Amino acid sequence: MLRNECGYKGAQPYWDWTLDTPASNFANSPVFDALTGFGGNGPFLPTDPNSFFPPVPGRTGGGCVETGPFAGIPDLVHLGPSASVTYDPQCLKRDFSPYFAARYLGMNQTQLTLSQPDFGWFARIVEGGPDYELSGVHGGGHYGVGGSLGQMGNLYLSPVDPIFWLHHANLDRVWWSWQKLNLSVRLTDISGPVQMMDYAGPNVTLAYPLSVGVSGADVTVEEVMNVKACGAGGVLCYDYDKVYRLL
Ligand SMILES: [Cu+2]
Repeated sequence: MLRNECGYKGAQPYWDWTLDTPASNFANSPVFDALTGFGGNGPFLPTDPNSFFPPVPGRTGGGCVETGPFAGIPDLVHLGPSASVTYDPQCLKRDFSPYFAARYLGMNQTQLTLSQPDFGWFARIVEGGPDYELSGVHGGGHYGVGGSLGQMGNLYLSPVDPIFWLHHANLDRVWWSWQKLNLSVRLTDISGPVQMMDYAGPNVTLAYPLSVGVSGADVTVEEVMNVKACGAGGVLCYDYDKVYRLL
């Protein structure tokens, strides 16, 4: 749609977070640059001491972003808080945790993810556990940028932060990197819970339908297993300029 309706000529960019460690480098990453990037952190705000959720370890912000293209727009975000779909104008907030990003987005965690023997284990290591300190690379990007108070740290609101799309593009690139380590086998290796974290429940299969609601037609998991497949064999039809290697 960006290409057909908006004249966009570029590719979908990804955020290679392995380049933004150690923690002392995180906030200075070019991806957060005020002029050529997505802007930076918000000013520090305390979290609600009565909140059910403990604060994200190492959080440093929480207020409206102060630099970059999304700063100074009080109604950039239209929905929320959380799952509410009532119009509720808000600024874009970020709550960087450089500690969290370095711990869960670095090359060590990425290599641990790439070294998993099958998709079931790969997906578990990407997601991690139900606690902040059992996170994987997926939560690393959400909580490293969004912390406790930023939209990126919220299950419902995270896609309103444009960095979400670069984070998820890189997660997709990690998956493609993992598939390419044993491509003939891994083009058909799928499993994992139908409902997030429901490891006792039913498993996803190649025939499982994926719904994006009103945004597009359903496809099956089989049709999106190979990102390079075009036309009848698949619907994605793209490739990455570079993949991660197993070190
Ligand atoms: Cu996510």
